[in-house]
Amino acid sequence: MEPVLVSLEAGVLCVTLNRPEKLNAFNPAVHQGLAAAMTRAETDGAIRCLLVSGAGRGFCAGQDLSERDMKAASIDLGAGLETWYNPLVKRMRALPKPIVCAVNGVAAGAGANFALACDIVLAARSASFIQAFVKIGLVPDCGGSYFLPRLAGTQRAMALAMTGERLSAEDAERWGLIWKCVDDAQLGKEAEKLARQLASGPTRSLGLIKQAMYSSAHNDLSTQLDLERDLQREIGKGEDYREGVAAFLEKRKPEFKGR
Ligand code: T3D
Repeated sequence: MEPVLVSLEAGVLCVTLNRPEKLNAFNPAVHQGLAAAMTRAETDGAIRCLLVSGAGRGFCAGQDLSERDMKAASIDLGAGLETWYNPLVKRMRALPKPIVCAVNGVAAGAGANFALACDIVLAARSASFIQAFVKIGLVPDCGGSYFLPRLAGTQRAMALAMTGERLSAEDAERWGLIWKCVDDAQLGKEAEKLARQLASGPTRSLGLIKQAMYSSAHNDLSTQLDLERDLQREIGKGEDYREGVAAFLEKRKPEFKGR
């Protein structure tokens, strides 16, 4: 069985974690599959949006705990972060295309933070998010200590990380961790609809929106205003802007080409 399923339809690259018997826990094969999908997304102009999900009843249970050699004299967990998790999160954030995540079930440990690294997160009502690290004596990784305080505030981030308590999809929406929680039966349809809408949108504009939003986490207002000016200057030279304005004036739907 392929550990990561990948298919391209209507400009959407669907990336499905596919180890359902282990709740799609990360192992080297999953990481390799994700790295290959990222390379494809970065280099193929036909791909205008990514849609990430999990096979079976879980989204992702984080690192596969059964594959660690716990008898080894010393264990370097930093190595796995350096080789796999950190480059993955950096590539996701730098990708100038939107990444939609459909959290279909439990998202634990690095699995929860992998979801939060995506640009727009939908979750099934029965899904949940667990900062499981503390339960095994670790600290949040895969960007969790960056995303959580920014999305939910320091207090909630701290309590989630220190208790490892399960957060329901409804509370995750209420807390601003995710975009929307939808009925389980609607998740696939809703996520696909959103991904297709984005894939037929002005791709370069979406990429720059992503850059602007994420830059604001570390910019002051003046720097951010300068960035907006530069991005607007750049995107105003694109074909999609002309098409957008023409469509508005002609009272028709725009046909964006992603240029
Ligand atoms: O090591 C490093 O590289 C450092 C990096 C760490 C990053 C991390 O992600 S650390 C956190 C790792 N993840 C966890 O600690 C979560 C472990 N899993 C759970 O706590 C629970 O499975 C869940 C709360 C996620 C779901 O519970 P439940 O009751 O719905 O399912 P289950 O019965 O526990 O799991 C179903 C099967 O998946 C089960 O296998 P079995 O008994 O049916 O053969 C279980 O062992 C397996 N499974 C679930 N999570 C993992 C896993 N197998 C390996 N690794 C897992 N993380």
